[in-house]
Amino acid sequence: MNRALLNAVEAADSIGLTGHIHPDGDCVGSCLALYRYIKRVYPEKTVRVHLELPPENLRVAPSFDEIETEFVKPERPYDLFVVLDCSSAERFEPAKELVEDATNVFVIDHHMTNTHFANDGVILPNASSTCEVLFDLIDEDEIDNEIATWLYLGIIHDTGVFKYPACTEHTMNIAGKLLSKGVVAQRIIDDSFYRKTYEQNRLIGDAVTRSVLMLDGKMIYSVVTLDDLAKFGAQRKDTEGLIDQLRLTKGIEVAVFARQDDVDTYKISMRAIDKVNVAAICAEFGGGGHMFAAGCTVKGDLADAITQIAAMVMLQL
Ligand SMILES: [Mn+2]
Repeated sequence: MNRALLNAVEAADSIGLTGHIHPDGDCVGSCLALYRYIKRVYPEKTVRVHLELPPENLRVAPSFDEIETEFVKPERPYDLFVVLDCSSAERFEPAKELVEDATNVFVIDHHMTNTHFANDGVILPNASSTCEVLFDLIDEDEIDNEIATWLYLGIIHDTGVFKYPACTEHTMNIAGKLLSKGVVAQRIIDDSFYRKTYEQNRLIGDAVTRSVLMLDGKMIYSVVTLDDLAKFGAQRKDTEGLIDQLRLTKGIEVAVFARQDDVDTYKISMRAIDKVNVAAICAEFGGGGHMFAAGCTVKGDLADAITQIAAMVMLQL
């Protein structure tokens, strides 16, 4: 076991924790797992976790309520600040002053693009998640049900529930050990990952029903307008997951989803199976992303934009 983190914690009386802006499952999971671990193993120390308010679906254990969403400077700067799941200083902007004031900064991360902004830390670019990295830095015997629950949350979110290539035998071994701590896998996976509201399900169902196949069945496309959102009493964020449903359509190479954000503004999401580089296509519209998952914003005529996208997809097929 690498004791670097625990040595840093043991040398400090006060410890601050933070993760990246717009916290996701791995960010919240790793921050709260370490928060709870320090409280449990080192009850004499002061520990606080500063994060922007995470989405409600990530509320899988009680410590969620102990997140401090205000980034108020403490009376005395922290002896140690641990920054989790953050590749660069811009990514923890709200906590920047608190981190800079701290005597020691320790980073725990798995992003290939980490800029090594801290004076100490463990960065493993091949790890599935920050929660996986963290698991190997703490004493397994001290992991209780809540710590295990937070670590499990981070792993399932960053592996798309154990399916991305970064999910290795080591990841699964850790997940197995967490189950032995009494993690209720189905509840966490359903509640934080797959659960949809009634409005969301109806909106997604409607958009899937209206979807059209293009390019000989190689491309699928659908759109949700402001009127559609109003019709189902849904919000913009309720379209989340829609692109993944379209992507699962048998026979397609590319899925395209457009969400109207304003009268003449559309947010376009694209997914590819394995032939088409959708990041390159989105870059033509000033967007970006990864080879098989990308997005951009278009202004003006949506039909025009979709025609152009289809033409660019055809060139790559
Ligand atoms: Mn992560």
